[in-house]
Amino acid sequence: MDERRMVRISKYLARHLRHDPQLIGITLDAGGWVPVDVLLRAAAEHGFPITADELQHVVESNDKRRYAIEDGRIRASQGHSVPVDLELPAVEPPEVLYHGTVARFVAAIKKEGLRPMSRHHVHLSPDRETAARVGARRGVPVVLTVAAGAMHADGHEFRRSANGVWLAEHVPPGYLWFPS
Ligand code: HQG
Repeated sequence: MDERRMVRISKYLARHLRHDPQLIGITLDAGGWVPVDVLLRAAAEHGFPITADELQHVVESNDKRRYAIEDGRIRASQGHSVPVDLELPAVEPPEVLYHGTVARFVAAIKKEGLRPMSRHHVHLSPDRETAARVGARRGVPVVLTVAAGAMHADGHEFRRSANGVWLAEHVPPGYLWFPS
């Protein structure tokens, strides 16, 4: 499949499986799932027909494995702004994790720590390269190091999404190292 078509489908899915399902008249269940056939019908009825093969292909080969299909249902693996409970178990994180941001947010982050902003969780990356890519969406990336092991020892919970993104509710400033 053409790369541009894949990206268009992936963005369409993000819009409707993470943020605005009501725009195409679908309802996500408590876990964020919707039956694949319901999604495909709604997309077609709203002027964006996707074939079942295209959907399968996007889910399997998406660069970040953003979507999961299980038992005939599909959901976004993370990144929602609508309320969903992904029912991810709390797990022990590695000693350090990383967060990619940009210089203009650093002063606020030093004061308040990392906040989820419009998402449900703060998103953390397992390595610097991934964090740098996340930050680079907004400008020259600034990579912060998160003392995840210490946070966990102090009782903060961590979860890991199906596509390997680490999730926390808040990262207080005391657990962050800023590059000099
Ligand atoms: C910043 C993409 C001011 C934070 C990526 C970030 C990721 C603060 C922005 C995923 C702050 C929120 C998530 C504070 C945090 N004051 N700014 N106290 N705390 N920020 O997009 O982490 O393509 O919600 O640094 O690849 O950038 O969607 O989070 O710059 O995995 O699958 O506020 O989104 O994945 O931005 O990105 P976002 P993010 P997808």
